[in-house]
Amino acid sequence: MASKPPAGDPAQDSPRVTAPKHAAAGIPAVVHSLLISHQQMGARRTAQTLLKVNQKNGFDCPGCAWPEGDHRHTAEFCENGAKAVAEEATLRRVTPEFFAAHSVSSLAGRSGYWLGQQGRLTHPMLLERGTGEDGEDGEDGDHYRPVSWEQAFALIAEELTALDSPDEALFYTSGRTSNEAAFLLQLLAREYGTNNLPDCSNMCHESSGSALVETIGIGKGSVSLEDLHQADLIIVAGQNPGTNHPRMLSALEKAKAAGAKIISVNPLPEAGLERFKNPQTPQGMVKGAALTDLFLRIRIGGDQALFRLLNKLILGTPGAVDAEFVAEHTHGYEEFAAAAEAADWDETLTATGLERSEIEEALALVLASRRTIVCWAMGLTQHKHSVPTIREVVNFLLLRGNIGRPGAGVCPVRGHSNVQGDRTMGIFERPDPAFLDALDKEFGITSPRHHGYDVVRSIEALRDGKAKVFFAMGGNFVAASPDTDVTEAAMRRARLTVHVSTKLNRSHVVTGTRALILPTLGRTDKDFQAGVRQIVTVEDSMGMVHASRGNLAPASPYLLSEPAIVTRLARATLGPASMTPWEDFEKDYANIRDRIARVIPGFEDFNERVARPGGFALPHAPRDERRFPTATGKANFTAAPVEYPKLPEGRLLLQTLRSHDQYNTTIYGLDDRYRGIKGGRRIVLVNPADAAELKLPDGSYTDLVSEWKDGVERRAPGFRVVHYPTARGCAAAYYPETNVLVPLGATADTSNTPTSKSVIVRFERTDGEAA
Ligand SMILES: Nc1nc2c(c(=O)[nH]1)N[C@H]1C(S)=C(S)[C@@H](COP(=O)(O)OP(=O)(O)OC[C@H]3O[C@@H](n4cnc5c(=O)[nH]c(N)nc54)[C@H](O)[C@@H]3O)O[C@H]1N2
Ligand SMILES: Nc1nc2c(c(=O)[nH]1)N[C@H]1C(S)=C(S)[C@@H](COP(=O)(O)OP(=O)(O)OC[C@H]3O[C@@H](n4cnc5c(=O)[nH]c(N)nc54)[C@H](O)[C@@H]3O)O[C@H]1N2
Ligand SMILES: [Mo]
Repeated sequence: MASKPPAGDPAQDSPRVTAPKHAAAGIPAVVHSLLISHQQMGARRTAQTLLKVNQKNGFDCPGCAWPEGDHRHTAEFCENGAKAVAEEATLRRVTPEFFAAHSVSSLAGRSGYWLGQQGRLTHPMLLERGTGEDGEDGEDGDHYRPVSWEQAFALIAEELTALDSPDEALFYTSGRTSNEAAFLLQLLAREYGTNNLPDCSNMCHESSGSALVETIGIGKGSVSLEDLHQADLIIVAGQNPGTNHPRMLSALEKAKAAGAKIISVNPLPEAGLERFKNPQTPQGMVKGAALTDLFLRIRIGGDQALFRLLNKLILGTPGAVDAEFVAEHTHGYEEFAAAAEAADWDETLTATGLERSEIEEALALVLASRRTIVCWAMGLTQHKHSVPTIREVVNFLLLRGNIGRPGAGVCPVRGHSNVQGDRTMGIFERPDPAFLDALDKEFGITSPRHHGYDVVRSIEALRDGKAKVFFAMGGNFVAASPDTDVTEAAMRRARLTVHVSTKLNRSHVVTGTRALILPTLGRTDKDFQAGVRQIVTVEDSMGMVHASRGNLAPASPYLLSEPAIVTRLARATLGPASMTPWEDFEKDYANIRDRIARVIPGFEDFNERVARPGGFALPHAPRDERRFPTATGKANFTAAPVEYPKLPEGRLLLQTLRSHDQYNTTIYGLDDRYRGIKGGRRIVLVNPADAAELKLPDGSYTDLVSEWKDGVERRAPGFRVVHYPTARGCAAAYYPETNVLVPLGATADTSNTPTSKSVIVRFERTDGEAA
């Protein structure tokens, strides 16, 4: 008998399992997207939105940060984008009547999937939890009730001004926020007096930023879409583009057609990387193109060891090193070369779980390539040793001069559609002093210079009573953060929690003493200010900035745009003493862009240049001129010791990843089509050989228990075991159900990113048999 998972969707109790797929996209992707779109928005709106995604006069797709490219199809089709749009453009509504009918405690018993399915938020809502001791108070204190925008801003301002220090406030940003709203939010935070600007990036690509700034001088990728098309070799490590960046598959297909080779490095065989059925071409729809030439089924966390050994092998091959580039443009070569020489075959084979012949095959492809790109995402960024791992990737590229020339470079593939832009706009708890100097000069303010809290430190501050007001510009902080129980308890200690949101989520029901939901316009919505249609701007994963213009009637007349919410909050909080023209910013976002142009390098003539179709590219010194703005003035080789996870007997290393039917904490459905999972999310993928040793037959049920040095038991109950060809020693289960297992203290060195891809777990069978 299977144990019941905690309260949620009944459907989650009964996942069904079929054979995994070996190709991505194709007809099923189109059918599936149209089905979801139709359910959420009906026929007319489906046509209205899907035709406008990523078109030059349309809105930027909220699906991911992959760039658009120049030759757009009438409907640049992508299942991920279609689902993201349907989720936002839904005709379902969460009204004040909904909140009158559902208490917060009853909503807290619902799954994230159920909450999200209720529709778009329509009114600003206030919750006053009260003390809970008084019966009457408790009754009222369990329901959100409508509140006017004026009251809402007055209440936040009152709480903010009552704090002992501005550092008791936290301003979180999720990466969908536009450049304009992000710039205003960080300006508000700094004028108010804090650098507490945690963002989703802290849990995402922070390790990439940390590694790249130190080694090449800029925390962004160095390739354009054109470079991908021209590469000889593309290594995709720790990324599942078939699900998370489907439009990337078109670029890989194009590269392949021009002769490129592809190596995929992943503990899981991922369907999208095996074969891509391009829905844009008739032949692609049916047959598809094979993408991966070499699949390295690496053990979780083995990447640093792999790249280190490849580097040693390159060093040992006469003529393989680009000596001219190394001499002219790099620093630290000797020390790095000595460290690489020490790399050991046996240790590497243990760390990676690979065969010698596989690594030799990879080396042959590397040596045959004159232009190499390495792409990566969360499979490289969410481990304890993520920063040294990514630095080793940089070493690998530097050795053969693969940075700063066509067809070559680093390609961290971002997640949220504007997460890179938000950072460019100054959403960062450790801002560059030069940025603050420019901001201060422009606005006549004095920004604090001491660093603020990132996501993990924000949770600790809430837990320890050091932070008391939490304001979120989008996202779902409670569900996306690690150590769910700790995070939820921390959030409940806050005096006030505020969420600017489009859809209902768990962060609205696990709140501070008082809580506000501020409903806002999404990407797809028309935004009029003072009678004039506004655009916002975003920056994609390759540093291209372009405009986004929504085309749908907003979900309710009470919605305010994100820039309007920040400007009104700023006026309520900072009062007439603020010299910043907040009202002008609200009236016309072009006024915000004028200021961005004066503060942030690369945005000169912002309004003019963003009006051009397709927008413009931000400067990137290593890519554009092989200039490396690091401390040494050169690209830095680094020589960290090799690390890889070591597991106690009877344990596996669990990675927490995305299914095909989710967008982070937003669950679109209960299937994971490419992996053959249907109708449920509480599953754990285990290699059959490991499963045999651990006595975990396919279809058995188990609790996942996380083991961490603090000795606290973290448990996620009721997972169905699925035998799956993942690397030995590894397991995989979906986020956010497994976030409860990720200890708050388990973070990457330097970047402080939670180690969501390396959680040591043991299994406790719950169906009567011992594991
Ligand atoms: N549909 C959809 N699209 C999305 C999102 C979504 O949730 N849904 N989220 C967006 C966001 S915010 C982000 S950051 C991106 C995330 O995009 P991805 O990083 O592709 O997302 P994950 O599902 O976390 O997948 C991690 C991949 O890394 C592999 N991996 C895990 N550990 C290791 C390791 O140690 N080494 C190697 N080499 N590989 C490893 C996993 O098997 C998996 O293939 O996608 C964005 N796009
Ligand atoms: N265990 C584990 N944890 C992880 C990860 C993992 O791989 N494993 N991945 C991490 C990563 S990469 C990321 S990026 C974070 C994501 O963390 P977040 O960005 O905080 O989470 P999302 O689920 O993307 O946020 C969804 C919510 O955003 C709101 N929203 C959507 N569109 C808009 C909009 O246009 N405006 C506003 N104001 N709100 C909007 C909706 O209310 C929706 O419910 O999670 C991290 N957490
Ligand atoms: Mo992300």
